[in-house]
Amino acid sequence: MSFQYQNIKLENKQPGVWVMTIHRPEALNALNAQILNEMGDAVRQISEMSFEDARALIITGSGEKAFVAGADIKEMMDLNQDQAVQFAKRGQSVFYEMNLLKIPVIAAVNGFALGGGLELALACDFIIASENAKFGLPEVSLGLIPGFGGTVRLTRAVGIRRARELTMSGEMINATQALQMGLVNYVVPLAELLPAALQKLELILSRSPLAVAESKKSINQAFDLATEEALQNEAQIFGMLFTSSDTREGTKAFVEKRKPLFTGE
Ligand code: CO8
Repeated sequence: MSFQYQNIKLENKQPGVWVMTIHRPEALNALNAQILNEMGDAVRQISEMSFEDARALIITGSGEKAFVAGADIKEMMDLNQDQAVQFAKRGQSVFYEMNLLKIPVIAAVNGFALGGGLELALACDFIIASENAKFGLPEVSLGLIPGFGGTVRLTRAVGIRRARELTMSGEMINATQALQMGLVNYVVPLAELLPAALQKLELILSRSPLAVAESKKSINQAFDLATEEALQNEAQIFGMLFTSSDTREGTKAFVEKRKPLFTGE
């Protein structure tokens, strides 16, 4: 099954596994207002699907050159102050909704991930990169700062000093450098990018979907809470799982030395 928007494709690659491809090759998949709206619709569509129908999402770019080369500079250049705030908020809210999805979301970065493109990848649960991937926040070279969450999420991803260096210099780094600083989890040849993401998902999807969703929630919430509150939150979620079938099934299957059969409930 697949859904065709104008500039993105949403395809069901394997049962429950969706691939969202940003497809605007003439502009290296740069994000304009229309793509952001389409992404928002696609994310809502996924979030409304049943547990069996949507278990994971991979985000990638069309072609071999770019994941997403940023927000659309040509569309942005004539914005006034209010329009610029609205555009930034629109991107932020779409990425935030994506971040809140209960399923694993992997960025499969297949080339340039610049500006809004890196911000999109950072809003995913983790990043797998192809060998030709390039990352950067070049906004300062345009007289801008990142506006789709980059100053927040890059800092959390690689630490404040690396984030300052990348954001203030606007320099591009390659996949090996991104791997070394912990921005990406793996680097693979381009042809193996999607297979690598699917392989990692196979493992994640063999686990309790409820526990996977709750662990993601606990990690996400920990960023916004003080340590003591985050620990309390973790304990509450841990406790809540003891009311679920997945926890009963997972622990029972271990004791009975068999594979668990999770239902996500
Ligand atoms: N926006 C619009 N068009 C773009 C973009 C972009 N971000 N990136 C590439 N394109 C277009 C080019 O204009 C070109 O189109 P045309 O053929 O019509 O001139 C086509 O894509 C191919 O690009 P190039 O010819 O430049 O390809 P190269 O291989 O020579 O270079 C690069 C590739 C290095 C990726 C180069 O295209 C580049 O530097 N692109 C811009 C990268 C950039 O600066 N990105 C950050 C944008 S700002 C941003 O993302 C802010 C996010 C927050 C927004 C908040 C808003 C308020």
